[in-house]
Amino acid sequence: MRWLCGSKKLEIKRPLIMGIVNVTPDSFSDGGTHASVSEAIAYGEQLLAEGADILDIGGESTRPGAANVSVEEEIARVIPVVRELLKTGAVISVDTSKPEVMKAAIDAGAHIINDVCALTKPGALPVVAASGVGVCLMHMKGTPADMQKKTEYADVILEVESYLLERANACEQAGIARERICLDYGFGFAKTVDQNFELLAHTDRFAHLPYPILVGLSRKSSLGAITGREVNERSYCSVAGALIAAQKGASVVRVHDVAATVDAFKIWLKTESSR
Ligand code: 8Y7
Repeated sequence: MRWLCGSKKLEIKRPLIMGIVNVTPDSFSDGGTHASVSEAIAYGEQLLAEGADILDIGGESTRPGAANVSVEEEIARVIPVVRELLKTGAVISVDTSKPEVMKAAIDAGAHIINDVCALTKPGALPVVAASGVGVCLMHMKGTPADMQKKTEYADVILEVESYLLERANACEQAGIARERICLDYGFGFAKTVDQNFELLAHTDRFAHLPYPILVGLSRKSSLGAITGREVNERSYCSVAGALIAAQKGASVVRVHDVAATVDAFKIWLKTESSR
């Protein structure tokens, strides 16, 4: 499996670890600890030292009910962090749904656009098509504000799969090469706890599609629903979830706890190579 991301051609010989760098004062997972640009840069450097393969930089919280961030504010948060972390040589992803922010990120040299709206905002598709960057298309229904009311599916696996294939098709029609596209079933986005676990359980089915699959479940509330853990206590269950996704064929896992996930993957891969 290959994922072409601008100047970075990712050969996916083992699952890649994407570390989350929030540049948001209202992020639900880190309480705004890494809110400032300089803190986010230092934090990104730390995640690289811990073994992250990709950094995903985001300036707008997708937490349900989070305040909207203006284009100007999002660019002011994200772009300085992108510019600085690019100097390390790392693969840089930007988590945004806004075409203006995508354009600014691509112009700054970002390699990947990670869009929870799967390039559905007007103008997003042409901006990405005009570049050579990689794109992650995620499934969601509604918006982060109302998505938890949109959890009705006749068959969640089928519906999510057909949505993702439709979006991939639209991208390919617009000129985005198939090898630039990665798909994500959107754990935690417009799904119940049971639906999230049904998707995780069927990660192998998505992994058989002709695209790399990204899974993001780190510290999400469905993990809290099973373990009874608060968000700041969800590292162990997040590592377990990332390992399950990887074992079922995910090509990329999006995580907060990079060091712990790196260790878990090392043990798994050593075991696999010892058969
Ligand atoms: C995901 C994501 C978030 C995910 C992809 C959180 C930006 C919420 N979750 N992107 N973003 N997949 N591709 O809890 O699951 O991290 S934000």
